[in-house]
Amino acid sequence: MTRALIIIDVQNDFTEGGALPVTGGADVAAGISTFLAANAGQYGHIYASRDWHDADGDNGGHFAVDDAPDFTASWPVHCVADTAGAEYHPALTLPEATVHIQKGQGTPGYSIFEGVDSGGEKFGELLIAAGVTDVDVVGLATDFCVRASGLDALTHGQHVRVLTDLVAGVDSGASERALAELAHAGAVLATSDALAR
Ligand code: VGL
Repeated sequence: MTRALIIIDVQNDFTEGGALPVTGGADVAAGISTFLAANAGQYGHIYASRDWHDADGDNGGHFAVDDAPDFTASWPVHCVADTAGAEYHPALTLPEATVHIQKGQGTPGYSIFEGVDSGGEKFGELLIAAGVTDVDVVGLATDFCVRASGLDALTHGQHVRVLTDLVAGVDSGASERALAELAHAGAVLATSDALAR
């Protein structure tokens, strides 16, 4: 069994003060850092994704350019590649060996499985090459990128746990439904203190 931690989109634009802020996002950044300081050794591999959208165009309808965003399928401009909003939140401290994944160049790119590493290798291929069988998922946002990434991980045959105290969502009702959907699809809902050693 090889377990990986997947840290989804803990970026400035998804935290308080950002372009598309998720309430509790900064706390999630700090909480993940605290968890990692004690528990990084539980993981064979650590992956962190970032939304990395194109500045030009609407990224496949993801950016509301002409109309107001509906905050479900269209969004304010956020996480444009190489901007401060696309950087990891400053409270997120990642181990040196973290593999960085970028996604959403020209597309909505909700799932980390749509992303690639710095060499252009697809995330799903990286997991297979690393022999990963189990993943723990944390980050932002519960109802969008955490949901999509967790469901894709299950589809890719991974054993999936979602650490529910280390995620935060755009909408509280939708986030509860996303966690229920993940559980129904086969994910285990756990809390970080229950896993801590
Ligand atoms: C996300 C809304 C729009 C996310 C990304 O990271 O969950 N949410 N784009």
